[in-house]
Amino acid sequence: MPSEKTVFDPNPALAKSAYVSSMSQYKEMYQKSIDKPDEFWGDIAKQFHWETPINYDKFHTFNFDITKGPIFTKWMDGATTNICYNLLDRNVRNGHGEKIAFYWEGNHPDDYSRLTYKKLLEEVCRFANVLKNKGIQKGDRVAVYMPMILEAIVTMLACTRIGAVHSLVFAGFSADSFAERILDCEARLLVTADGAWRGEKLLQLKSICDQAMAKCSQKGHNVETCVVVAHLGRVTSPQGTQYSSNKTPMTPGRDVFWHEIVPQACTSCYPEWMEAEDPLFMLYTSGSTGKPKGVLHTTGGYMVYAATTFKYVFDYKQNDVYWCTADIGWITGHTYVVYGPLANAATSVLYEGTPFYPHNDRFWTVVDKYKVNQFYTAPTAIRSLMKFDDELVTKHNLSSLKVLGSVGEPINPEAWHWYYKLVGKERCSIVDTFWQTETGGHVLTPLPGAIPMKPGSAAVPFFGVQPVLLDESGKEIKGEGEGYLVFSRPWPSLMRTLFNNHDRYETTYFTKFPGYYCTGDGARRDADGYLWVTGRVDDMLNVSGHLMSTAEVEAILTENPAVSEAAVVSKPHPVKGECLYCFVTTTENGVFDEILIKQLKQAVREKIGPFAQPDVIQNAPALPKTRSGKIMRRILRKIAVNDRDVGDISTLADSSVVDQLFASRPQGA
Ligand code: 6R9
Repeated sequence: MPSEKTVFDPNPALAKSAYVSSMSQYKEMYQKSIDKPDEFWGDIAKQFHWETPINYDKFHTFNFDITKGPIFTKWMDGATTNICYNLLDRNVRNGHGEKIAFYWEGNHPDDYSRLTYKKLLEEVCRFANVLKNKGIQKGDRVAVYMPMILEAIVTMLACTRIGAVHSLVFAGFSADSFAERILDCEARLLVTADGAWRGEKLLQLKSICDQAMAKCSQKGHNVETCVVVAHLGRVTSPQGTQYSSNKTPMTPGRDVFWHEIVPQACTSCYPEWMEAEDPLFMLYTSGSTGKPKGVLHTTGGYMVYAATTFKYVFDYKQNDVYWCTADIGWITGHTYVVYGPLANAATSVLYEGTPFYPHNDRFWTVVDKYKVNQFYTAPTAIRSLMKFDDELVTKHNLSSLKVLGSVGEPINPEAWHWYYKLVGKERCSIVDTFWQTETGGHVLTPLPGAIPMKPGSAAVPFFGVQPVLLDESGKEIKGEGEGYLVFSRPWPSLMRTLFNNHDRYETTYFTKFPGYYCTGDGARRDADGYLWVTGRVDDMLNVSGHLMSTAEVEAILTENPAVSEAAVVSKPHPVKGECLYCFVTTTENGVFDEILIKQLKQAVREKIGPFAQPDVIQNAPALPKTRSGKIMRRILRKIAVNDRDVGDISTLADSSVVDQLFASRPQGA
């Protein structure tokens, strides 16, 4: 279990040069952001270009109380700007034209390229003109299903330049899931690539798009244009074979190759001035029930908040090289691969491949190659890399690193320590950033030069963010305690609605506790005021009236050296209300037997209490995970009660896992 006693101070050398270099400075800035939010964000907003000026008398309005009227949030309403202009033109004007915006590193180490701010602006303008030529106008949705290549970023920015709303779908989702999303947002145009290599695996992206578009047509929606980047022919395949774009199936009249229309387009395109509250992009996130939710972000607030969190949380300085490994198809890729870094004129690495190709040290090879200063990845990646020999890390020169980021799930202390010691050499700060697709940017996080770190804690709120813990009855828990993590006011990048479904927005996030935005996560506040996100509240367990989190039990199970991963769900129990049903995956050398089961039950009894003893421990050679690595507990709950009606499993990385787990349920469970 994470010990609150272990506190790691920021490296003094890092603290000295950091934007925020002490806890007291953080507290002072934080207090101002809460007491005078208009002034705090207004000063930051002034660094951007506004075509129509901001009305500082009506800087910010909102209603979080459903009992008083519709939920809304507005920042800088009425002012106009263009985010692409601010990310590119403004930086070029400020002398960053020749600065590298992106180093592109391909799946194969022989493939790499780079793009300056000036060149990126030209490419974006070209594609913006192409979009206009294809009839795309302000407010139209553009679906994007792309690998991690520069054209993906060009596409996103070209949309924002003309006011079109991009809707990226992670290029790992099935044709069915993609079709559902295209239909929901009624995308008129789609941008994709013929395919891409991820490690040794070939992704046939265009054929998945073809299937998705066919499904849309069956439902009466025709995508008018599909732009295809011929990517495979210009990269090195793992087998050394050549790919010709002639092989890519193209539907005449609808499909067109990027290289046939973009190069001749004009390199300047006047930006569409957008209102601060005009839609910027939408991004689907899975709901606990039903259809995916189209989270909608708007222009002004998102721009200001993405820029500010990027600057302070990564302590980005002008000559730094930053690398976020997240796919652009997720919110982390939007805010911290594209918008946040570019708003700060940063130089980033954009990496196409996997951590394991051609060898299990690719991440460290790339950090060394580009002398990366800030590295941002997910606990699941860290855990998968921890398994290998330390030598794979230690043989590389990682001395450029200053800040190490973590995002996506709580980071277990073992992974935190490995990251801190082996990768960061105890010199780097770890920023465990808690946030959501819905929040647009970091909401809880340490600042690398200012906030002492506790492994497993996302620490403190970012500027302008006011976290509150509530108990089941909606009463605020002050001081130490655990409860629902909610926020009592919006910060600039909170989502404004769910696309075409404001009702669902209100019921999902604002109905359970009127007056608050409800994250769906639980959190604990310790004696120092640090926040520890305990996991989704829907994963909370109540055994005989004792509240506990699945994450808490999982942490205990994975402490056993024979266990590599564990997932715990609740199962209805006639006497206790709920009981614990645990799925465990053993390590390579671990043996799943009666002895292990006994050990695990004993460990939970010991660490939490006799009431917490799991009723069932099931061997799980693999767990049902989404492609982003999140365990789908909804499915595990069905397996626990032997209910085959598991619902939609199309978002699973490997759906065969589900049958395996049903077949291997222990007798009597
Ligand atoms: C950015 C992102 C959001 C959910 C969120 C929470 C979990 C994310 C976390 C974390 C603990 C962290 N989560 N970061 N839990 N510590 N540092 O991941 O967005 O895909 O929408 O997921 O992920 O449960 O509610 P998204």
